[in-house]
Amino acid sequence: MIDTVVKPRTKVKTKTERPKLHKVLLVNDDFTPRHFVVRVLRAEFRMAEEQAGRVMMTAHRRGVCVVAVFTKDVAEEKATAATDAGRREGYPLLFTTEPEE
Ligand code: TYC
Repeated sequence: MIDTVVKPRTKVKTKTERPKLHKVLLVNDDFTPRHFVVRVLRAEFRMAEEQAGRVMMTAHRRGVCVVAVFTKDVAEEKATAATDAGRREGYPLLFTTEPEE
């Protein structure tokens, strides 16, 4: 008798979804000094002076500005650390996160 080898006709493909990225947003307020916002952006998000100044002014004028995008965990850690840096000085400076579309 002849053995026949049957080749599988279906292939299982595993699709790995990329983790959704989350934005860190800087929210304007009327109390935190501009230079302090710039200092926090530089320290927590490793931004250059000029870029930090532009992000701060965008939040100041428009109410909010995207600072950066990270995976969910990192975005939340960064937003908390940056918000805490303001709170330690008695400022209501706020960073929030939201998923990217
Ligand atoms: N609006 C603040 C002021 O005039 C400065 C500021 C900018 C505060 C951006 C928060 O996210 C902010 N002193």
